[in-house]
Amino acid sequence: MTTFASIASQLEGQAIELPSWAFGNSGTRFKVFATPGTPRTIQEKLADAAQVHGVTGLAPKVALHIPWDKVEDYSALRDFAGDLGVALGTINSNTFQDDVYKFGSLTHTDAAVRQRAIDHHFECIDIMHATGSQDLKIWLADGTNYPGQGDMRGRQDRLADSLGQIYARLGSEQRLVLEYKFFEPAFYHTDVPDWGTSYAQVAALGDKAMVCLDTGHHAPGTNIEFIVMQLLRLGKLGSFDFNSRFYADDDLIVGAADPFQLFRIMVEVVRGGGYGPNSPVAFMLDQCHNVEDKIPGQIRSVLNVQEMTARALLVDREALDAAQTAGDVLGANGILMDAFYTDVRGDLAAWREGRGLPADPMAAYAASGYQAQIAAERVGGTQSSWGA
Ligand code: AOS
Ligand code: ZN
Ligand code: ZN
Repeated sequence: MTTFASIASQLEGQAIELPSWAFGNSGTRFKVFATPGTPRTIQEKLADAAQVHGVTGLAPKVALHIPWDKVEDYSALRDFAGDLGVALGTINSNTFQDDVYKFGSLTHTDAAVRQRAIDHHFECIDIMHATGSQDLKIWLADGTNYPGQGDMRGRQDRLADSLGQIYARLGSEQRLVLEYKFFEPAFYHTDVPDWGTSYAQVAALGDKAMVCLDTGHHAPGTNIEFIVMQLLRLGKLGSFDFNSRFYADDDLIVGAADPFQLFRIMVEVVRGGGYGPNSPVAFMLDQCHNVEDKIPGQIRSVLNVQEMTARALLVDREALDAAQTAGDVLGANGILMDAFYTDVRGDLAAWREGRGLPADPMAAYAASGYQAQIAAERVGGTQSSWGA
C-alpha cells in the first residue's frame, strides 16, 4: 500500500487554471441569477481568482476570454495580475456570438467570414504575446442543425485551411489547443465533435497543436479516461477543461457529480506522464456557478482536483502491474479501489498547514470577510456575466 507521505512531494507545484468567466453571473437559458459582489471588470475577476489561489495555493493562473475580457493594455493587466499573485493563462477565442457567425466561423462558406474569424485569432495571438500566455484555446460553435444543411466534408476542409493559417502565426513558445464537443449549440452535426476529429486536425498542423479535453463534452457512458490515455499515448493531450455533468454540458463543479470518474481520469493522467513538472498538459476549469457562490465554487473545484490527484498517486503501481499480469481480475480492481477509497482529506489539511496555507480553505475564505466586502464595494456598474 502506498502511503500519503510517500506521494506528498508530488503534490508540490500542482496548478489548476481558473476561467475568468466562472466569476461572472451565469445561468441557464431560463434565468441568470445575480449575486451581490459579482465582478464588473476583468480586474475584479482577477482579484477574486487571487482569493482562490490565496487559500489553496493551487490556482496560480487565470484564463481570459476575448472579447469578454478585452482591455486596452494587456501588459498592464499582466502586471496587475502579478501584483495580486496570479498570472494570465490561456487565451480563449470567441467566434460564437456575432451574427455573422450564424452559419459558421472557421468553416464558413464565405471567405470573408472565415477571414474575420481568422483575424480574431490573430488578435488573440497578439494578446498572448502581451500577456505571456502559452495557449490559444479554440472552441467552435460551428455545425448544422439539419441533415443536408451544410456540406460536412467541405466544412472540414475549410476548417483545416483556417486552422493552418492561425497555426502559422503562433510564436515558438505558443500552442494551439482545439476543443471538441459532440453537440450544442448545433444539434445535427458539430464540426469538431470528438477527440478523433480534434486529433486529426491538430496532427495535421504540427507539434504546437494539441487537443483540449472538456470533461463535459462527451455522450453519456463515454469512457473518458480511455481518451485521456490515448491522447497522452499519442503526445497530443494539451489541456483539460474540467467540470462535471449529470446530463449534458452542465459545467458543474468538477468532481461533484462523479468523483470516481475524476479519479479514473487522474489515474490515467499519472500513468501516461501527464502529471508533474514536465507535463505538457494544462489543467483548467471550465465551469459556471449558477446558484452557488462563485469564489467558494472555484475553491471547492480545485480542492476536488487535488484530492483525486492525491488518490490517483496512491495507486500501488507495482502491485497493480503484478495483478494485471497475473490475470488477477479482482485483485487488480481491488488495488485501484483501495486508492480511490482512501480518505486523504486529513493528510491534505496537514500538508497545507505545513506550507502556511489554511487547513480548511473553504472555512478560511468564509471567515475572511471578503464576500461581504465585495458585496458592499461593488455597487454600480454592470456586473459581468457569462458572455459579457
Ligand atoms: C463550450 O461549451 C466550451 O466548453 C468552451 O470551452 C467554454 O465553455 C467557452 O469557451 C466559455 O465560453
Ligand atoms: Zn470547455
Ligand atoms: Zn462546454
